[in-house]
Amino acid sequence: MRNRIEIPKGIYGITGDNFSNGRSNYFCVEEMIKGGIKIVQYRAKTKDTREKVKEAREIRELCRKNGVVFIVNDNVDIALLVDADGVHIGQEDMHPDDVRKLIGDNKIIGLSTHSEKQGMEAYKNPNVDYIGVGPIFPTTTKDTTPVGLGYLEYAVKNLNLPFVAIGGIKAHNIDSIIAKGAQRVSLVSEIVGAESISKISKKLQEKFSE
Ligand code: 3NM
Repeated sequence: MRNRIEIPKGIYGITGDNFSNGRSNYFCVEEMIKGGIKIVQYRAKTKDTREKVKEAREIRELCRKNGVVFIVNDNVDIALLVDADGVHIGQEDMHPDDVRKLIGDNKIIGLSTHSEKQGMEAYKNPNVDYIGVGPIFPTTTKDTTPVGLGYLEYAVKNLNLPFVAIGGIKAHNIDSIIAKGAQRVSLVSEIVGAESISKISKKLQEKFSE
């Protein structure tokens, strides 16, 4: 069952407090929304839980007001608490089948995958609604070895579920990702580190309506 809430095509925004030059996650999301981004993941690796709940709750309301899909990274409990549209988990987090038991049938589950094997396994699991495919290029935002364009090509050909290409993607190389057939792309440092988050979001988002 993969027709829960639709995963919008285009840029998939992610917060990244270490890269936003002191600007708050809330501000970054406001700017992304101004730039036309339709799905946002709250990712805060360095904050304590109480702070994360507060921030996630505020950003959730902002997204709701603007019709933007809101996903919480890692924390199933926070996703439930703030009534997020879904949760994004990694390979070492709780299994998607267990996450489904906790969050029920209507919420989105996203899973990071870093190999063809992980991608195929996720594709075969109806509890996974979309996957992350990456890191495509080297990145300092996450400590994972790049998979290159090979896995992206594999995903386009073999994995018939929504996927988000991620990792080391910048304004200067995103065209190569879109040309391979990616319909959803995530850039963390490039967006939250930009001087104008709304301007770069708009510029990148427009690439999907060309
Ligand atoms: N997940 P940047 S790569 C959060 O491969 C994240 O699952 C990845 O940041 C994955 O756009 C990554 O700054 C970091 O490279 C992406």
